[in-house]
Amino acid sequence: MNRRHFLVSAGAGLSALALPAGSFARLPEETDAAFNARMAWWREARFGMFIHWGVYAVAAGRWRGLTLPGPSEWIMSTARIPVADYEPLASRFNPVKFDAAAFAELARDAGMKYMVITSKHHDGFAMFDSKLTDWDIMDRTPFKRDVIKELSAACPDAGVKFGIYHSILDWHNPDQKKNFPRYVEYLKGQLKELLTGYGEFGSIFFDGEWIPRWTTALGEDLERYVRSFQPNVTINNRIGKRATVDQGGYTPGKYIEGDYDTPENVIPKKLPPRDWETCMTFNDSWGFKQDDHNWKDTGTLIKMLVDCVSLSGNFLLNVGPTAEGIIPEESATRLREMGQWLKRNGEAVYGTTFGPARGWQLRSTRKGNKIFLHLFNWPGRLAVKLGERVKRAYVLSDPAAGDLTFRQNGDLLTIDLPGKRPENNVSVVAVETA
Ligand code: FHN
Repeated sequence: MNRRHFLVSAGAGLSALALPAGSFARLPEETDAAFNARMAWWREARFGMFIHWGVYAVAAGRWRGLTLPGPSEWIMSTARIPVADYEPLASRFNPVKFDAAAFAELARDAGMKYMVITSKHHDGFAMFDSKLTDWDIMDRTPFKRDVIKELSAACPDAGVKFGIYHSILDWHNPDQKKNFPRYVEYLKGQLKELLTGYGEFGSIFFDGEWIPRWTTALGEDLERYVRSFQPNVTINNRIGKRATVDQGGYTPGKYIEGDYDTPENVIPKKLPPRDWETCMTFNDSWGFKQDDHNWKDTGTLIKMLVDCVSLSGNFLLNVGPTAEGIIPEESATRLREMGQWLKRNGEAVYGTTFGPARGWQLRSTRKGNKIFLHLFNWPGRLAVKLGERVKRAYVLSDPAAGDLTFRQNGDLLTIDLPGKRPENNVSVVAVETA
């Protein structure tokens, strides 16, 4: 193996945009201190499970024998299915193999600290017992079990914070077109059912806010409404019109939508101006899609997680359970492998923020006086510019192997790496600064 030096520059463009504590968020009357206290668990968590599940899992991306393009949860729109032809899917939704504890434990074993499941997606179907409609899992399916209730109960036992995804767009409720104010009351009514009957939520991920009649003002009103039931819940920027701070700049005292921005299936390349979370599909669909086998491999997923935390962001990785109630093995296996990696390297992820060094094959995170250098390759010798005095360096996943030899010449840190690569995908060298 050619023992090439690996030189990377310290903090190219990273430090300039350090996240100003708490200023970009939420309702103007909330203090920075209160905001940062509220966000602490979320910033510590860094890695969560997204779950897109609903009657669309029955169709699994196919309609009348044809496989439709695009994500399976959009099939009602993609295949232009009238409500009357779509509704019978519910009578075939009977996920008898569903085990809420197994879902929560898989998230735990993957090293995920929170869960976000679809209480209602764009097709309007409620995966909980709603008294405001019979288009829900209790009235329209043979299953007649409240999935949201069971998961919200199972998550705390697994040490996973429970949360929901709730769509503002609703293809099933005619009021969305005919009587929007009444639809907004319906939306608020179902949220009240969820916020008062399913325990404390960690986060709420709103979506479908692009419908023309939804406004930032409606978003602000909804945020106040939600917080009147659960003041501490973290809410994404899609409660408004998905504006991001750097789009409109920030005016002190002006309402900014939600607590964090939500890039989708992309990971920023530079430090965003406020808290953010990338949500990512495991293949190319959010809902279960029978013919979609384009699964990302474990190494790619771990690099994506590292890419997020190394820019102070969270990674919300999605699973699409089948109509039987099973999380596809292709996802479960890779999640467990990610969990094994996090067992050995979690200190370099949980509660960390962006680090001072970044390069083609290197990312870095920081926590206290520790800097974690995440190497996507394993050069014989690592040379990195680091403007801080170093007192110790070691392989995070194998501290017993002893400290590594390093030299510091000005801000150039050179570390001799052991021949054997500690990890197949991302190896972490921990550096303790003086
Ligand atoms: O249309 C939805 C899609 O089905 C999925 O829920 C993603 C996840 O964030 N969001 C929307 C597309 O932006």
